[in-house]
Amino acid sequence: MEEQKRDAIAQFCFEGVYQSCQPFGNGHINDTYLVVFETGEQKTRRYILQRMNKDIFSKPVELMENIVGVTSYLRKVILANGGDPERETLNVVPAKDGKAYYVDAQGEYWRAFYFVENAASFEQVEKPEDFYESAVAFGNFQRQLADYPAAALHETIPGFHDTKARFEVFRQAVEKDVCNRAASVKKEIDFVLEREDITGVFGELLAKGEIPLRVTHNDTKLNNIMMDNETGKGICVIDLDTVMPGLAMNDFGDSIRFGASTALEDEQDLDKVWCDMDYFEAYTRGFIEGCGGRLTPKEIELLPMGAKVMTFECGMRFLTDYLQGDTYFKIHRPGQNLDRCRTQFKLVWDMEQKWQTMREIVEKYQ
Ligand code: ADP
Ligand code: GN1
Ligand code: MG
Repeated sequence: MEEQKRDAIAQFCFEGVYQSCQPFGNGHINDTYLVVFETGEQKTRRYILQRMNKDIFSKPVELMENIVGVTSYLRKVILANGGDPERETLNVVPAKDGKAYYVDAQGEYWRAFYFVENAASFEQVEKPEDFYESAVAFGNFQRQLADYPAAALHETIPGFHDTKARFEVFRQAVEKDVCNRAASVKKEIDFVLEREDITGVFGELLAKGEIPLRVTHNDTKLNNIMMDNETGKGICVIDLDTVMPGLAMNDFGDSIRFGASTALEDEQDLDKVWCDMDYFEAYTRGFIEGCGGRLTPKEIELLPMGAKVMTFECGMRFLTDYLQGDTYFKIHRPGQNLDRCRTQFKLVWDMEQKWQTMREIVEKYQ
């Protein structure tokens, strides 16, 4: 692996003299490294190097086409608004052959980005104001891409937020039970089965033409946004692997399930896990504002449903992965996917208790 990394590093247009390469961040999907180069006396330049997850993204070339397309487009929008495209969008570092990726001798795909400096991504919200800022940025991202030609985007993971299809995959995983784990998680399995009705809600509304398909991010968790160290604002939306046609409510909801929780995604003590209504309100206000008046009244009304559906779907995905032997999400300890599943289900349950409050909060911003 060391040799493989060194080989990959040599293939990109990095500036200066190589210093170091360390694993970086807490993403569940790609292998991410921070690469440092020295560019002069006491000066360094930092980059993000990623080995893309080929099992999950089976068409990495198409995926990189999406990322180049979206980031070039964002660059123009940002410039037109007087912003700084070096910091406000991801920027791909090309490989030495000019491509946006490098394929190594083992057939692994690598890519690189300029490191977004003077900013950080977070695993947990510390105060509502920060969450509000992340919401403005995610909303703004959707607004910036509102006129992006959706047909130009490849579907990097087919049916990514097709909750109904994911429910079927879950059901099969329970049936096959390849790791003999189903009996020990009967409570969690029943939790999913009892809520089958919510898996079809958005699909039906879409089919009836009651909600629009938009270009969305589809993976809007807090650690997929860089927050500026000085201003505290969400400066750059990252992790663009799943930018595809999707639903505004899902982008909203995925942020809520992660950021409005009072605990980490893999917290084992469920007494610490709640869906915080101050966080929920801060995000609602920021997201609607960031979308700049483009959300329809129906979309706004459905935001609480987005929160519930995304949290439920994610919990179901963690449980499916646990049943299938932890092959999708990276784990750092046994049982981690089950712990993640349990926090999501606790949040779904808590949202059900707070449903009326969530609806009232959203109504305030209609
Ligand atoms: P994954 O798909 O595995 O989640 P990400 O693309 O989200 O991978 O990267 C993982 C983490 O690396 C992010 O959460 C963030 O902390 C960090 N990161 C990614 N890209 C950059 C960047 N361009 N500048 C700074 N940090 C980054
Ligand atoms: C993954 O890539 P990352 O870690 O930002 C996953 C999301 C899940 C999330 C759960 C491509 O996000 O869909 O909601 O984990 N991304 C993919 O934390 O499956
Ligand atoms: Mg990520």
